[in-house]
Amino acid sequence: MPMPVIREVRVRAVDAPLDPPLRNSLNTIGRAPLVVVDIATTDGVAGTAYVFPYTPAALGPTAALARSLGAGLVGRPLAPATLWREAQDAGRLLGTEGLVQIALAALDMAAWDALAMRAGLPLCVLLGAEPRPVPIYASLRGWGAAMLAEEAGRAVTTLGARAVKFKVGQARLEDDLDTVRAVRAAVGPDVAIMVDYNQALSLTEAERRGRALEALDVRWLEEPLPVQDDAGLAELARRLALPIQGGENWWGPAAMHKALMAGAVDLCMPDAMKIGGVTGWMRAAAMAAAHRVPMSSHLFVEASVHLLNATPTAHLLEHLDIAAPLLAEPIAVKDGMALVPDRPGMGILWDEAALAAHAADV
Ligand code: SMN
Ligand code: MG
Repeated sequence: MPMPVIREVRVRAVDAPLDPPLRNSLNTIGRAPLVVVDIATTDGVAGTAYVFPYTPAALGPTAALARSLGAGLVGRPLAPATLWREAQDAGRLLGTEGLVQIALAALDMAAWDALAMRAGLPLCVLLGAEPRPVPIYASLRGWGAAMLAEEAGRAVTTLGARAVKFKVGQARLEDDLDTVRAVRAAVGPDVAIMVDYNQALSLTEAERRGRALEALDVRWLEEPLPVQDDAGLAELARRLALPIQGGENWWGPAAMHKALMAGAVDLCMPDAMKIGGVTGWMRAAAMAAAHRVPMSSHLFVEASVHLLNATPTAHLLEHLDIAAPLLAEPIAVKDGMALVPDRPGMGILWDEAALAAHAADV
């Protein structure tokens, strides 16, 4: 049977509004730079995906990389696992982390989407999994006790969320604890609470804060230390009963392998983009299964609802839908569960007018 062949790769840069904005200890992020990649095949199928290069300064360079790497795929078979392997080989000198990885992940996800579109199957079904609803946690955007308590209460009532996560890292530990207590008062005793330090602490401070948070029944301590410090994280994991969570900043399965071998996390949450798209995620999922580590997702709700269905140790889907303002049908959540869209591929339906309105000139 002839393979479908990649005919065209189209790359668009978008500056998506984030409403409400994402807040943390350092800044307020009101816009999300996204790169949208569309892959068309010679047999008339199209796949789409997006990536999030985090900062406007990286938007143009990421789009340029996706364009030039994408141009190299024209005429090649639509075989993302093969293309992924070849990209790893081709990138031995340049490296395949950073913006290169982000661009490759966009191409990989769009190629898998096209493959699933061609098969007429939801992506998770193509990956061999039944399309089941996936439990979410609401990833809150606010900062500080009052704002987060209000947002957490709303997530429980509107989404049916049974778990919420938010950023901490106030100058004083007592203010972090007040935030957790305020959220607890808003969500009641049965909703799980998790916190995220985004790599801000030292080992000593992480142990001090971790012990206090443990006593408040917090369920995971996310990225307490810099992501590179596997040894420090492993030491912290030994000292605390509170599970250490991490993975959103692992560049590819190799970084995850190192972290798991070091015992740096009790729970993991790779990011579909940084881990290497669908292909990278499936390798990560196999590792998590071998280590028996529960695996959640980071951002990319549209891809992740499929990927978690195909993940043996699937835990929770992070519900933070940064692309929603650009979609005709953002992912649906019912009773705290994200639903797999009932259509082929990942199910991303762009609102073309919104994409055009927020097109970035890079
Ligand atoms: C996060 C990182 C980047 C953008 C939004 C949120 C965060 C998370 O660390 O865990 O969601
Ligand atoms: Mg995080």
